[in-house]
This record gives sequence, C-alpha cells and structure tokens, in this order.
Amino acid sequence: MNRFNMTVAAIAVIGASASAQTYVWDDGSLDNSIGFGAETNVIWLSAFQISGLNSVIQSVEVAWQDSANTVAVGQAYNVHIWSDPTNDGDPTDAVLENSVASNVTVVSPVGGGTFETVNIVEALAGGAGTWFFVGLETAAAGTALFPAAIDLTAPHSNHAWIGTNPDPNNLAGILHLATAAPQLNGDWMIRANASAVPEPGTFIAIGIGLAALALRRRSK
Ligand SMILES: [Ca+2]
Ligand SMILES: [Ca+2]
Repeated sequence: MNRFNMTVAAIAVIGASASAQTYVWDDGSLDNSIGFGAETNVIWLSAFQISGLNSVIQSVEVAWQDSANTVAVGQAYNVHIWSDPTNDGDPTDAVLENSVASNVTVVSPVGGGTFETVNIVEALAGGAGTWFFVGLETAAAGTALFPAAIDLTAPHSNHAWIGTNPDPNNLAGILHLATAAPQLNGDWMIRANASAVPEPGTFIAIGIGLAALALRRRSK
C-alpha cells in the first residue's frame, strides 16, 4: 500500500463510523401554526434524546406555514440548542449551548412541509438517552402572530414546549404544550440532524494508519 492508499484507508474508517441520525417527531405535514396572538417574542422547542452515538448536532431543519399572521419569507429567527442538567426532558432548567441566527427562506401551505436547513454544529455531552432541546425564537416582527408551525396529527410525542418573552438563557417560564393547551397538542416542525462521535476503535485504526504512514516516510 503506498502513501496515498494508506491515507484513503484512514479516511474510509472515519466515514464508516459517522452514521447519521435525524431527530424528528413530526409526520412531515404541518397542520397549523401557534402563537400568543400578539407580536411578541416566542420560543418553542422540542425535547429529544440522544440515540446511540449520534450526539453531534450538525444542522436543524425547520418548516414554516404560509398563511396570514404566520411568518413571511425573510422573517428573522434564531435556532437554539440546549442541554438538560437534570436529564428529565423538562426544559425549564435548560442550559443554552449554541445559537445561530437565520431568516425564513421557504413557507408551506397546510398539508405541506418544505423544510429549510440551518447549519449549527454542537457536540452534546452525554451518551444514549441523554435529553437535549432544539428550538426556535422569533422576535416581534411584521404580522407573525402565530409563528410556530405544528403537526397536530396523532400520535403526539408530548415533547413540545412554548413560551412568550422568554430569555433563551432562562426558560423557567416555558410551557408544556400538552399541559398548557391540550387542544393544541402536537409536534413542532423542528428536526435535528446529527452524526456519531467516532468510536474508540476508529481512533485506534487511524493511529495504526498514521503510524504506518510515518514508518513508510522514514524508510524512504
Ligand atoms: Ca430538566
Ligand atoms: Ca400532520
């Protein structure tokens, strides 16, 4: 094996370990949008649990409803990722880990669900089963009275939360949708794409490859 092939082999090992995972509760078809009926700052989030080794968030996908009093293309919003220090799926004590600002690029009618992707990389601590939260925030703007697109089709995950005028660094006042408004219970059109943390075996394989590469160089 020459130097080039050795390098390719090491990269192939990395690729084989990076299995992908999409965290999703919605059924792909939005049914309505929710807000507080006022042009206010709204945060809404979904709770997910790490599956397997897929703890490195790479991007978040969002769908928006095209209707009066929802968002319009160009609407500014923030994407947030939080951890859960008590690891119970309740975000009232969530710790903000990362945020990215974006703007709405596509909206869908009821029954639709065209997602836009926002890149936000966050390596979450904790293994399989660890709770984390992915959410959106819109500030008062235009006529976005009901910004949060939702899938109302049963079954519901019961992991949707919403709050008005919350601080992403203090979600103590955020409401559990299934409890606060059971008639509106559903799943936000929010998804997260994650990749795996390389397994220890991968590092060993890479190490062997690099050692072989170094040996070959020295023998020249
Ligand atoms: Ca908690
Ligand atoms: Ca639906």
